[in-house]
Amino acid sequence: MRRPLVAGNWKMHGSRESVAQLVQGLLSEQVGEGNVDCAVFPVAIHLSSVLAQVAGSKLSVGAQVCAAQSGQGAFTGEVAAEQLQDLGCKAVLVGHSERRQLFAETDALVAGKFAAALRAGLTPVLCVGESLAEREAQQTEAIVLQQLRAVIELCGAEALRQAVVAYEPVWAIGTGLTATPEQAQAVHKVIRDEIAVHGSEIAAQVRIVYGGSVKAANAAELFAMPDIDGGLVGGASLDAKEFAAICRAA
Ligand code: G2H
Repeated sequence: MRRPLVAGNWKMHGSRESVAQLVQGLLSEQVGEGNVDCAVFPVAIHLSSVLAQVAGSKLSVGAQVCAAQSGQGAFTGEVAAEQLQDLGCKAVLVGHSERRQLFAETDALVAGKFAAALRAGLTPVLCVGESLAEREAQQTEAIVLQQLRAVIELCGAEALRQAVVAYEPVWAIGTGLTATPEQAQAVHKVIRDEIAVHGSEIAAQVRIVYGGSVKAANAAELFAMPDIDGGLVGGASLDAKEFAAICRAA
């Protein structure tokens, strides 16, 4: 049995005060205390304060980005996976569609960041997903597999044992549109079947979470699908009670 994961991607939101209030709310709601792994992904400048605030709780903390370069060096503005690990982070998002679309992150760069996260002992949360135009052109499977294969080619399928895959259809992100449980399940199965080509045991183990306008009202029906192991939640993760309800649905 795979243990569900619900992760809150806070994107570029929050002030010191609002982040502290949000974390306090999550702790009051005992987020992470049940049979589900819960994690939050604040902006980099808030990682230290959030890590300090959640110390001793079951809530874990990850970063939204890391560099593809390991260790230290002359890479102005970048944060290395090792530095995130040193701070206390457990995971890092790689390949979120906003990074791919707005910051020109290619499949090759995403694979490089995935590898850097693994080298640092972080859990990479690999985001894959198709745009609306790609879905309408029946390219969903091809796009998602291309994004997944770029990582498998660089790191090997065994690496997925240390990772999480997040299927996030771009047309469902922040739009209020959610993939139906059946639409999401179909793509999750494509992803798991592709991993199974490299090893059925790896495929059975790897958690594949769904992202794209997940909220308390739709979480349970999504998480009930056999290949959906939780969610990557954006907007709805900024409200402690809403996020706690999503975690309870997993
Ligand atoms: C997808 C998701 C979180 P939202 O980006 O990664 O955001 O839940 O706001 O669609």
